[in-house]
Amino acid sequence: MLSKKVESALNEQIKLEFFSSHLYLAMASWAEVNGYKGSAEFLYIHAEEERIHALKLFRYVNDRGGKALASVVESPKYDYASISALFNEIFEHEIVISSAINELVGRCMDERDFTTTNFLQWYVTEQIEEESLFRSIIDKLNLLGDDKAKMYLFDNDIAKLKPATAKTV
Ligand code: OFO
Repeated sequence: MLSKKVESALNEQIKLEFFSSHLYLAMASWAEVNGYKGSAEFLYIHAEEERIHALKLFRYVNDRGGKALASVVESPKYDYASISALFNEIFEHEIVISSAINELVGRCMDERDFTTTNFLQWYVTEQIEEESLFRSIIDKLNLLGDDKAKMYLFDNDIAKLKPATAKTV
């Protein structure tokens, strides 16, 4: 059985994961209408992944006797100065998510909820993979600079890049 404190902390994280999903969906839309079809494809898949992260937590909360909340999330922004700016924002966002997960693990440990602490290890590992994935994308973009032909190849390649994990709930 979850304590009220852990239940509410998990519900906050669910909301954050749903927000990430919305954010990446908005980014996919920007990429698609600005001619970056490959990046859009990648972002659509990533938006779906974040929804899966939210659902995995959602179902865990209910399985452990809590009540999972499908809270309303704020509207993400839709404008980006460039595809590099967009991927830099994703990287920054993932760093925020990593610290939220670490904070959550800390709160579960304070509550001596070792089952939830253990469950959250999956998210800890996932964040390491995601940070590394987006760091490598940014490194690539920095190398390409403003070369449009290379950018076209980048956009083709990224469509083939599999997100860190694409597991179902
Ligand atoms: Fe991109 O991360 Fe969810 O957890």
